[in-house]
Amino acid sequence: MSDRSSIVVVANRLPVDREVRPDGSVHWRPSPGGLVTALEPVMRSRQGVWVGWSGDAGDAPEPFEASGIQIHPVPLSAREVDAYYEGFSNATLWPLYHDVIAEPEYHRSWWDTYVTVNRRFADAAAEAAPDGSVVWVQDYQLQLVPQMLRERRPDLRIGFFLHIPFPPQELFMQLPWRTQVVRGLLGADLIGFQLPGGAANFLRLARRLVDLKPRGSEVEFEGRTVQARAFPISIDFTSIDSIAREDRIAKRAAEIRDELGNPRAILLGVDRLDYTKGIGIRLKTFSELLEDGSVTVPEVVLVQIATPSRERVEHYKVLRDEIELQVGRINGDYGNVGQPAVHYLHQSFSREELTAFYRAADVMLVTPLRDGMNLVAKEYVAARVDHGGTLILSEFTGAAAELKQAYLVNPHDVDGVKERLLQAIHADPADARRRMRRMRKQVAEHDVSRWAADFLAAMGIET
Ligand code: ADQ
Repeated sequence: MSDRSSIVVVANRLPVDREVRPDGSVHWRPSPGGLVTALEPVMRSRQGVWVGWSGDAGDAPEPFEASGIQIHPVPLSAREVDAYYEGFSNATLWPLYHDVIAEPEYHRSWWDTYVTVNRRFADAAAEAAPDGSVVWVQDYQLQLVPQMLRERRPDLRIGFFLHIPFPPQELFMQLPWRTQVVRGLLGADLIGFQLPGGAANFLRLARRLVDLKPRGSEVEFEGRTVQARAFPISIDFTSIDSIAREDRIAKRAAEIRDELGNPRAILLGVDRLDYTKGIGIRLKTFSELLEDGSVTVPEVVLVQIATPSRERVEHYKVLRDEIELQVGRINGDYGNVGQPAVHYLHQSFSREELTAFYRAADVMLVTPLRDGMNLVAKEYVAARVDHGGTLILSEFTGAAAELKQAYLVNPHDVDGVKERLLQAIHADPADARRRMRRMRKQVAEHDVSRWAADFLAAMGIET
């Protein structure tokens, strides 16, 4: 096994965003994100190749190089974006894999397009991959790629990582194309999940649907050994830690507190506007605490930052309306002139501004109904260089397995969340600091480069 094999990443999106300058010229700037940051050093040192979609429908540009990585764009037509991405990926698989919080839609035409697009990604990877390279396929949009790629290029080592939960068989069995998906994944040599439970769910389904006999984390399939194991993803701890230490960030955090009227407690939520994130339950909890007088405005305020997300998918349109109605009601009932109870920001922020919000917040609310990992929880911990702040964390996130000193909650239990929230607001500062220190150690020692190195080591690549 050559240690110098090159690495090919296959992901729905490229690691660069297209930018059209005022003079009409086109540039590609690196898109911020943990995956790119984690893989960039190893990709650069090994003639890395990245196969993915640019984010724009229509023709794809010719392959080009960016920051030492060979970029191979895959084209998607507008109709394919509808059916493969917004349809099958985000309105079928996403809700099915997140405990059917929303009802998954099963449409044969969406599935057909999912197959077509997965084949296109597999073909592009087959063409771009140097002899004997390692190919690392990412996420639920591309679950058929491992098998399709293996058919064309048996010389490759193929890994797959699922960023979202892998559901239990009681739910997965709903999928009309369940066997095809399991077989698609079995094309890989190594299938990575966020938690051991996801790997166990997958192996159970391989037994039931493909009649395989798993032993521990391994299973024999078509004369090969396939491993299914957990690799909990993480963040670039050092980068957030050092941003948080900058004077201008501490100053900006103080400014944010000031702009909010220097409340006794600032509660913060930061999420993509997604129905899995439990934003509604958070608002309900806060509203009930205001109603029963346990907290009052302006002593306690909630800042909810909600990144616009999947705005063309029906469930997301409905969710946005519901959240904004709830925010309006709470502010109508409990706000004062110039003093809203909820500061709602449906916007994206720079890493620096987000870090300043993390530093300003007394209580971070992370209450998903289901989440593969949840990087926001880890980012909050990394940003608290002062060891201040408390983290409320849903038991249904992958992060809860690691951040055991958080105030863990069951987001379905409104009274339980209320109680925990009051405890967090009134936490003993010494106890809160102890908890934060332990959580910081955990994230610092298990950062995203360790995640990537562990996965690649299991593929036989030393980084
Ligand atoms: P997501 O569901 O997108 O990720 P999460 O892990 O929380 O969820 O990551 C969100 C990222 O977006 C964070 O890095 C956060 O800082 C950033 N972000 C959120 N709001 C923002 C805003 N307003 N402006 C700028 N940035 C913002 C999926 C899975 C997760 C899994 C990750 C990684 O659903 O469970 O943790 O992939 O595997």
